[in-house]
Amino acid sequence: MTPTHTDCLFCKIIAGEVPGTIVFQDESIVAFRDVSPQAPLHVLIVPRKHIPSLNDLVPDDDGLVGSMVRLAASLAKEHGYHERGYRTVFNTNGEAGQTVFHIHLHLLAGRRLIWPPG
Ligand code: DGP
Repeated sequence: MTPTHTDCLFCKIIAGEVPGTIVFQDESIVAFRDVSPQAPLHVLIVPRKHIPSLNDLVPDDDGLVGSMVRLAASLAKEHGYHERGYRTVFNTNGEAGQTVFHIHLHLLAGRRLIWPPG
């Protein structure tokens, strides 16, 4: 079982200690709805392994991150947004607005998303 970091919100959601609307889970990844959705579809794709930020990735995580990205594409398709378009984002550290220090891939879809982002 993946160790839970006691002070990590996403570890608690993964462990079922904090409620979350889970849309997918397998042995390495959990995906749940963002509590403050910024688009009609806003899902967070989160590894069970506690990794604070992209700066902490190691080569052994390459397959995990690949699976997270492929899951984003799969969920976008499942919700009917794969042709309209969708955005996938990892925020890293302060200036990018990372607030939860357990890596998560945002999947946003269902409205026109501006570029560059704010
Ligand atoms: P970031 O700013 O990239 O670290 O994104 C963190 C996201 O986590 C943000 O979009 C809001 C979301 N979030 C914060 N607290 C909770 C929570 O308790 N439950 C869920 N489902 N999402 C949360």
